[in-house]
Amino acid sequence: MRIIDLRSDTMTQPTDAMRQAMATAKVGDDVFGEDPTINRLEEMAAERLGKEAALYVTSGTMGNLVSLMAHCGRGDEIILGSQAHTFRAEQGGSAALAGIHPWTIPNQPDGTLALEDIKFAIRGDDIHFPRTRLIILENTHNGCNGCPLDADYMKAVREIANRHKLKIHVDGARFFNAAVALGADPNKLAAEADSVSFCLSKGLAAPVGSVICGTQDFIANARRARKVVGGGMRQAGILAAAGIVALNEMVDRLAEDHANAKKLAMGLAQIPGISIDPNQIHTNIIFFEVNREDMTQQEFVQQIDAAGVRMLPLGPKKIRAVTHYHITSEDIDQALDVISKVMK
Ligand code: TLP
Repeated sequence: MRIIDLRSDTMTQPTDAMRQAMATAKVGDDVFGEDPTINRLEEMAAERLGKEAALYVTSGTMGNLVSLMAHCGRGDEIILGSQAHTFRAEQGGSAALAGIHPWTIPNQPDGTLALEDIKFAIRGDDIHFPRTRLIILENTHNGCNGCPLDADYMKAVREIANRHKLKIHVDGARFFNAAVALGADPNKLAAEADSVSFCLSKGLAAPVGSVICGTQDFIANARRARKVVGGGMRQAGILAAAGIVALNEMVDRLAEDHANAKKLAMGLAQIPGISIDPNQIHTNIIFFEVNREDMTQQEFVQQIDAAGVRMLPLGPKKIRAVTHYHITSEDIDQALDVISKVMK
């Protein structure tokens, strides 16, 4: 039975071109700055995002943590969405490991933070308060249907940040999904952010790694932070080689994943007992609800799993499906067929 694995785009396997590049990669000791393949990947990433410099890290979680450590000191405060991955799903690492205090405000359904909420959360100069240092945005927003945040919104947040001398970090685990969905130049989309982290190992299908981009000074600090959390990786060019292929070959095709997600959402909307608004789906992530008295979301997920379709139950009613490189349009037909039968 062919397994249609829609649990996450982290399930993607490296392409043949990546395996080839990995097998022949020139490597060196990256802690000494001597891995030519990592250096090349970092140059490419910085150029793509229009930033001075970049740093290869093990994961999205490490990318966010070392970015926060580079921007903030102990006791500083960050403003971020209550649905932000950094807040929800990274073990509170910023507080646990770096002494950084989070102030969460609600995410709007489109993944943005309301500008008024941001302004309200910025602390005045008072001996009782932590110092507000950083605003964190997520693009695309995983927990908000994979919504992309556009350049106009970024400009509006930048104005607030400038007024209060704050920095902006973008958790861009799926930053290229946002750029492709918006038809935006990644350079322009990143322009208002002080730092952006993006993942190579999600929709871009590399086996390991994320990259953070920003100024030379920021990257120098992030490099120190990466070392202290054990992220100095030596001959990791063997992994970065796949990242280079990911950036060269896997970005434009994300549009296919978005089309498949839309098709899945439109099909699901036709199935009685399932709630979803396909108009809210812009990239490769969809959330829907199963509204059946006689079936929990766990049971739904188990039943479709038995028929070869995998999705993630998240929250009391919500189920998440993510399209990616290994999911074809025919797979979506098959998944819809399985779900229709389970819901009968
Ligand atoms: N998200 C994963 C896991 O949480 C399950 C997923 O399947 O969506 N930022 C965002 C927006 C993310 O979605 C993720 C991973 C991360 C950061 C962390 O990346 P990794 O897993 O590489 O540490």
